[in-house]
Amino acid sequence: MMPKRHDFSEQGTTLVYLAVILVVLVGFVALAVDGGFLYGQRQKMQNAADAAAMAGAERLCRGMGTAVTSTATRYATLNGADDVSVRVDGWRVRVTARRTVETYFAKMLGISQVTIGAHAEATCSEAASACRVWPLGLNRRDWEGQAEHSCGDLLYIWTGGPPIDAPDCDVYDCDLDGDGDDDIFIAEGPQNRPWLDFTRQVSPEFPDSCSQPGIGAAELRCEILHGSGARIETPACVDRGFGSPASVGNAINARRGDRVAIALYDGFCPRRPGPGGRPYRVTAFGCVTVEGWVRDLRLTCRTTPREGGCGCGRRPPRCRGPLHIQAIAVRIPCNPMACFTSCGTLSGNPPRAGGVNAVGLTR
Ligand SMILES: [Ca+2]
Ligand SMILES: [Ca+2]
Repeated sequence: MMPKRHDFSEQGTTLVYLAVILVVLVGFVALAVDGGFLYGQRQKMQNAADAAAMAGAERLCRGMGTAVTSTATRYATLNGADDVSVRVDGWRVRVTARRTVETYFAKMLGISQVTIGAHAEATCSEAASACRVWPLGLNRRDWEGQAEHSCGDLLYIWTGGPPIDAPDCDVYDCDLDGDGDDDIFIAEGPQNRPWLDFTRQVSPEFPDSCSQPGIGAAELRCEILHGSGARIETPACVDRGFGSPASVGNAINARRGDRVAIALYDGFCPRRPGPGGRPYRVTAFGCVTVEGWVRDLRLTCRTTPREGGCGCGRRPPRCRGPLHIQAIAVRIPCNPMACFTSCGTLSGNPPRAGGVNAVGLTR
């Protein structure tokens, strides 16, 4: 491509070509360098918007609605955004994160600044999976009935008693405060113990240092103190525990005042029987505030038979006197945002009293 010295018109044409090629080259370089840079910035803004939406939805999920906008804005700014808009719509938090950047080569083509934006939406919903669950399983239907009618009241979860095992609430008076609703949860299973064994749910991603083969007092105690490390993904077939280790009482008392997630089952899994019988089919989670372990809860005989049931008058052999049981005292929080699981996934149902919530990106 060396120009010939004696031919000026040819040289001129070549120069024009060179100039054109140069402009095209600069264009390509600008496209490559600035394009790559802007693509990186776009990813950065997407990350900022995602982080902000998740952080905002978490505030919402934890019942801190007034902190949603400030938290989301802070997260977006920390991730490089210089212009943030946050919109809360029901249980959804929408974030737009923008950043204005200087270009490198595109300046030569007259584009010195570009504003890059990204959108994200995160939602707070009832959790479809949860971590740090207490090894306690209760009937979902009973639970949801109580959450609707008796949230805030003191309720009891049967954990053990004398050889008479099921305190039939048609025979014994399970309405301890006399408001017309039973106040005792009784699990279906061996000796009506509500204990669960999450060992089958342990995974490499969610290990559980409490987990041991079988179920024993040490495993139960550890999971009551710390919650299970396993992530329980509904529907899950969870093995049932049995026995009534008295030592768990102290562990329960150590959690007084804490809000914990428990497992709710809607029946049994047909296969894979464990040491405690057919596994529970866990389909949701419940939220309780722990009030402590009650060593001796006294149930008295019903004086009038219940409709559809049988009272003391009709079946005296089953109710000769008060029944002394052990129970975990709990309250179901009335606030639908009382329990949050940080590793959960979304069920799509809105938060409600007695439920456990999680956040996730929905756009
Ligand atoms: Ca009651
Ligand atoms: Ca186990």
